[in-house]
Amino acid sequence: MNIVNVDYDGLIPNNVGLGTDERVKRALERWHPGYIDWWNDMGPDGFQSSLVYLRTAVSVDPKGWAKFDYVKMPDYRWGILLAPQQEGRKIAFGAHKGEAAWQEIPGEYRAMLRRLIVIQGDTEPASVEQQRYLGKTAPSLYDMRNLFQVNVEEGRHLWAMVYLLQKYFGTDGREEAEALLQRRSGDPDTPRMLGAFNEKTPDWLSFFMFTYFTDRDGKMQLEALAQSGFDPLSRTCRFMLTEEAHHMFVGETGVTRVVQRTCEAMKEAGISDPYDVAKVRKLGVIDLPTIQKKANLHFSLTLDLFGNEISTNAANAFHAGLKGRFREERLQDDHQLEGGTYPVLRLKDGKIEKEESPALSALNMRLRDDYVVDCNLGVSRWNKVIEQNGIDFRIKLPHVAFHRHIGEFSRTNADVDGNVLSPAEWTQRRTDFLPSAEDKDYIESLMQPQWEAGKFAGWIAPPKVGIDNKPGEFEYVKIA
Ligand code: BYC
Repeated sequence: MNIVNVDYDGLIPNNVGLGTDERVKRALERWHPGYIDWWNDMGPDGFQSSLVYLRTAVSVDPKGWAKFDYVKMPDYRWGILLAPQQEGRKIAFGAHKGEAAWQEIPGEYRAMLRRLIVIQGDTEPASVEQQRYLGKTAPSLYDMRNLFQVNVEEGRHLWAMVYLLQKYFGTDGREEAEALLQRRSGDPDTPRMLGAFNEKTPDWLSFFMFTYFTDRDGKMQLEALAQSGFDPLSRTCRFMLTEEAHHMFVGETGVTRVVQRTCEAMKEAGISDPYDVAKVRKLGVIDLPTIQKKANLHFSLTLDLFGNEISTNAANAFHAGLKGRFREERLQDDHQLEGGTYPVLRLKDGKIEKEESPALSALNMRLRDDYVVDCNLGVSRWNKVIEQNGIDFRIKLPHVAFHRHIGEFSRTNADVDGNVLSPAEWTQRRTDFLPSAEDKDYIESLMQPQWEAGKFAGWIAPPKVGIDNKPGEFEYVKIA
């Protein structure tokens, strides 16, 4: 075995030399049955014996890391894969800038690092739990397969964090690894740690929005952790990012296909007013204003995952060299930020104003700003489809103050343009911005399974190309 190829001989595929690390191997083998129990209880409901055309990581070589084959999900080879070690890697930021990256955890940063790893780890099974019932209403076998691919890889990302806990954190790491299997998304007594991961993902438009917006938070946070001075965390996150790209592809193309189908149906029926919701719904497609409301919901819930705009936790993690900025290496500054400032939107006397804040404390805000830029790229692609169909409507991300539960704006009610509303106005206008009960019922009425190979539900266009270049009628899931 070398670092690029993966050892598949044991119970746990890996490229971290588990075969010669008896202690960690045994700890992971002890954790494994609990994981499988969790997967069977909380993973995709009703499809555990179906054969799914999945990709499995067989290498960490960017040129050819995955193979595709039919697999029953409980037999998926969840493995531990780290990107290759970079010879002589140095810490790129914070107080330890220029020092050799750590292969072991410095004692003084142990608690901080454990918290970051546990939070990251907690989101992975949470998303599988949130998506547990979606298979039953899949609009095609292609989409069903993509859902399951995302699910098994989130499971693998849990393994990635659990490996770090078991290898580097001793008894408390083992306890945290157990607790990751105990918490449940949305459970009032044992919820998942971050808000957005306790929300429901009730329908496929939500799934596409979640994989577009929330998995993109995953990308940003993993990019920031991939900068870590703790080398095993950096290497783990670098490989996770390879898989994450597909999840965001599922989200971006999923929403594109919904938008496309709506526009096509409107054109065929000669409807030019996108706000004539009743008429558009008669066509059995999702009207553009409702798609906008779903985007408002998922974008705002995801912004909460960046934490408070001003955060000592974020400052400490950066200063310690544990969590960097998005693409730290491309930034042109001292990478220590002791003296600099960064513009932060604050709520002052009921008004939203920009304020220069110490750059170190504003790191959550900065990552969130980078995230918003990234989000807008896909939104403009959705809008291109609408434009090409000659419809006068543009999807727009709401203001960052809209519908917030964490940070500066959780104390106010802002509309999608950032105007501060009174509580009464907010209550009255809420369903102008967010899906109403009626919108939800309508979407739910469309969620009828379409499981015939090569067929798609009427509210979504087929994809441009198949997975692994498979032809249109390919049977991505053999349902059993
Ligand atoms: N919900 O100083 P602050 C992914 C807490 S997604 C509940 O601003 P910090 C994925 C906070 O814990 C990426 N509580 O916090 C996507 C703190 O509490 P304590 C997941 C929240 O640390 C799709 C207090 O408020 N990875 O991978 O600067 C599918 C003070 O807050 C929330 C990570 O997040 C919230 N939203 O920022 C599958 C990376 N926000 O400790 C997977 C690791 C804040 O004082 N985590 N609080 O009791 C971090 O970097 C940071 O912990 C956070 C929060 C960005 C989450």
